Parts: sequence; structure tokens; C-alpha cells
Amino acid sequence: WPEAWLMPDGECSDQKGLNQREPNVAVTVEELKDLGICYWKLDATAYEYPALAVPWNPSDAVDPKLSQLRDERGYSYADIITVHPDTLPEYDTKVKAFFEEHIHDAEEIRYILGGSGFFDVRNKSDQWVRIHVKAGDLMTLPEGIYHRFTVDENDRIHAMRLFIGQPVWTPFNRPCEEHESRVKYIREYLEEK
Ligand code: KMT
Ligand code: NI
Repeated sequence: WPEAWLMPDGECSDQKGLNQREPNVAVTVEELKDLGICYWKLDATAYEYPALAVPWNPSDAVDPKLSQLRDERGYSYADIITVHPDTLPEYDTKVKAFFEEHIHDAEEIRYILGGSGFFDVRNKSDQWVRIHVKAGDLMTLPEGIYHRFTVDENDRIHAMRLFIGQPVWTPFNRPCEEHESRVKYIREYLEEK
């Protein structure tokens, strides 16, 4: 699992920085699992993925572990995004937009092929947990979880985006407590059982 920690309370003025507490408060794998996050470590270096093919046919995957995961979980779509000032038009605008707190009405699935970045998710106490993802990390965020993304200070991430069926990347910005995906997430992960 990637490293994860609690961010300081209050506004985040430097989204690309580590933003750890003083002293650092690590977040455990168990806590991440309890929020509905899934994780697999793959070997991103052993295979070549096209730099900017969109959409990219997932059946081109040569990694048997990736193929198996795709089949088991029904990931029928994949493309590759390179977030870097030279490859992503309107880089600064998009990096800001990714960092707006939002949910989706489907699982968010990212396989990091190169570079690094941060996925921030809200924990059960509504605090930000920062997850540092790097090459080889395949992570899923459940439908309805409040989250955001940013590159780190290296300004580069190369990632495969997977999806079940036709991809819909629409973000619903917070607050959206009445959204059915949010209601479902609260029921499944946040309410006492
Ligand atoms: C997202 O979900 O914010 C993105 O797709 C950003 C690039 S993927 C690491
Ligand atoms: Ni998202």
C-alpha cells in the first residue's frame, strides 16, 4: 500500500507539498480499507504502455496480473493520461480543477504507470487523508467518496484510467449530500453497523 497520512486542518495553501502534520500522523491500511479503498501493486516497469493513446484498448494489456484484475472486476475501458505541463493543455487550470473536492457516481480506478501524485480522501471524521501514489500502484476509490487529486512537486504523473462500461468522469462538487451515490456511500461505509 502507498504511504498515507493525515493532513493539517484548515485550508491547503500548497497543494503539491506533502502537507503532513507536525509530528506526522500515519494512516493505516486498515483505515483506508474501511473507507472502501482497494489497492494492488503491479509491475508498471515491465510493460510498455502507449504514451497518449485515447482510448486505449484494454485487451492490449500484456501484464497477466492486470488482465486478470480487469476481467474479475469488469473493467472494460482504459485510456492513459499524462499530467505534465508539456502534454496536458491548460495544465495549471486542470491541476486546480482536479483538486476541487468531489464525488463520482461510479468507482474511480487509477493505475499509476509513472511519476507520482496525491489522492486525498475524507476519512470517517471528515479529515483529509493524503495518499502518495507512485508507479505500480493500482487504486480504486469507491463511488460517492469525497476526494481530490493533485500532482506532487515533480509535476508529472502517467496513469491508466479504467472504467466499467462507457467512461463518465463527471465530478459532483461538495456539497452533494443528497446525491444518490453519496447517500449510498454514507450508508455503506460511514454509518455505524
Ligand atoms: C483525476 O481523477 O483527478 C484524474 O484523472 C487526474 C489524473 S489521474 C492520476
Ligand atoms: Ni475524482
